[in-house]
Amino acid sequence: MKTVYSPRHKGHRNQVELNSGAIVPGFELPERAEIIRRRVEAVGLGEITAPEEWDLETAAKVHRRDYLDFLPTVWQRWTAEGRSGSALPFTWPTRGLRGDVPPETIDGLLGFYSFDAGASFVEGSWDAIKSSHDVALSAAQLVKNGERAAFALCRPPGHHAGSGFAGGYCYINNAAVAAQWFLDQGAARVAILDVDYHHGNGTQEIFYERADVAVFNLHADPLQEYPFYLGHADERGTGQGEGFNTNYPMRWGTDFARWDEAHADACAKLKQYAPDVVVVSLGVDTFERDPISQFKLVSDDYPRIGRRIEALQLPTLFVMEGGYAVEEIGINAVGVLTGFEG
Ligand code: SP5
Ligand code: ZN
Repeated sequence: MKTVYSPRHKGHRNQVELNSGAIVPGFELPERAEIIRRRVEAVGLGEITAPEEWDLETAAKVHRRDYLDFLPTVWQRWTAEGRSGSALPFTWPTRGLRGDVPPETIDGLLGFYSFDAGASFVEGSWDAIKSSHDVALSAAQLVKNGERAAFALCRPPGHHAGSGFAGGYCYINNAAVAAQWFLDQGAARVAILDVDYHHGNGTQEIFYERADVAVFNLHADPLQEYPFYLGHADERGTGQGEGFNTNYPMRWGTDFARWDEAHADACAKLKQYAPDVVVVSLGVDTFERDPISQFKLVSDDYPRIGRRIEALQLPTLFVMEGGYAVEEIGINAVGVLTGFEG
């Protein structure tokens, strides 16, 4: 299968995050995408192409316009206040506070448009975010034009980004934008299968009231794990969307046998939905040696994930999400893709 990749992701680096009481270098490193790209080349997965430039009109159907307008201005606003380093929020509008009045200053705005301190900005961040969005849409176009599958080597990732918030290393929800684009191109139904270790809270929020995108999410139990406040099994969608959101929360220590049971169930339900296309939010932070995760998958398990997805016999877009065991991220992510190819 073909891969779409842009070197512009590299400008998003030296980010920091707040972790266990300390400001630390971010886990979401540029090396991640480079190691995956090199693995794609090493196994001869297929051609690697550059993305086209896309406007943000499709993104504006899944994100609020004010949020999309804010993202490109962050670094300029930050430096205008004499700051350097990484732009990071420190105050958020939680329950009982006003979430409907955007503040005027950068510190207020960063918190207003995020849910954690996991989506910092440096000078090259917006260009990288935009390139990641373009990578997703260009790979979606390959599938629309008849490829059985394509790989969007997105960085930064997207599944924690909601209609009006960044967080968890995510800014634009690349998988959601791609799903929306397939609908705009004539698809009747799109399924999103999210296999990242963390719950795709942004993706769920975006599509929660919609029946044209069914979301299946396998992840660590929010009772134990980040992002904590969404992803329980009783969240099934609402209104028109009732029954079109399915969560599979799993406890710390989950191994492949248990994980694959959930995956089999998700794939069976997904098949019943009879979508025109599947968008896979591909995270490999389920790996046993992932530095921020608590599942027990091993490298040999990833091709099996790909096999099961292939068995759906549907056009498939893989969108890269998380995975922080940098050394093995190429083997594991591309393992899913080679498993799919058979
Ligand atoms: C796309 C994606 O996978 N985003 C993940 C964001 C996770 N952010 C929270 C990280 C918390 C890490 N704390 C674990 C302590 C390990 N020493
Ligand atoms: Zn993750």
